[in-house]
Amino acid sequence: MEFKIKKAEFITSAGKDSSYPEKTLAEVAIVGKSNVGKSSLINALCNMNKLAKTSQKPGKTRLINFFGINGEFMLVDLPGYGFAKASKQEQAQWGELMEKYLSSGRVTHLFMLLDIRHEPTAEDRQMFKYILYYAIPYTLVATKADKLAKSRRKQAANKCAKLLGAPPYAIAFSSETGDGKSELLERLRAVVYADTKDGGDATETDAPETDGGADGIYPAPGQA
Ligand SMILES: Nc1nc2c(ncn2[C@@H]2O[C@H](COP(=O)(O)OP(=O)(O)O)[C@@H](O)[C@H]2O)c(=O)[nH]1
Ligand SMILES: [Mg+2]
Repeated sequence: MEFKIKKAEFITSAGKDSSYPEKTLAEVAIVGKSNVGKSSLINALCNMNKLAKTSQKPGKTRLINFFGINGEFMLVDLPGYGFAKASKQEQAQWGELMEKYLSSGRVTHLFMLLDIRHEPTAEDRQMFKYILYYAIPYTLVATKADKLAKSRRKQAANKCAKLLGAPPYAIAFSSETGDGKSELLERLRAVVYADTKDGGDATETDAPETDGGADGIYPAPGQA
């Protein structure tokens, strides 16, 4: 039976000095470079056009956006990276924002998005290091699959993962055609269900120990 998103609502945005909403549910976050299709993916999954803002102009989302799904879990749109015009100061702010969020112990699962047509960038690699550093369970998703012929999609998606240095598997996804949507929903169902069975707030105590400074992971990828 397919997992269905019946109700999706915007909860709140958080900047680097804001507090996060109270954590009572599993939390699934979406990361990737600016313009890779994060907001489009959230909209496509939720069957809503404007839940998460999508934009032609890269680098507009500088906040963490929290969405409540079915009253069952939280979906989190993280600010993108790799925007060429970001200043040093903006990059540093992005780094602080992400580090605070990723080290919070809130994240149940992370979907990292890569453009199916391109090799992962230096920023993608840096982001992947953060994920491994904080030991956050993740799934790789290769976006814009509709840009490639159907016969090439699976292989190209897996190649993205391999080039990132991850086990060679990524979900090929298109928010335009819905390609890969049922696979993504199945993955979501599995991670949310596993977390709920754990008692929901297990991530609080399972979080890796960090000193909050985590100097080993700088420089942060460019902010978007
Ligand atoms: N062809 C195609 N275009 C996409 C897809 N997903 C996103 N886009 C386009 O890519 C641009 C950036 O998308 P957006 O979701 O705002 O990216 P974000 O910056 O990662 O949130 C927009 O012009 C989208 O219409 C996709 O699956 N296929
Ligand atoms: Mg966006």
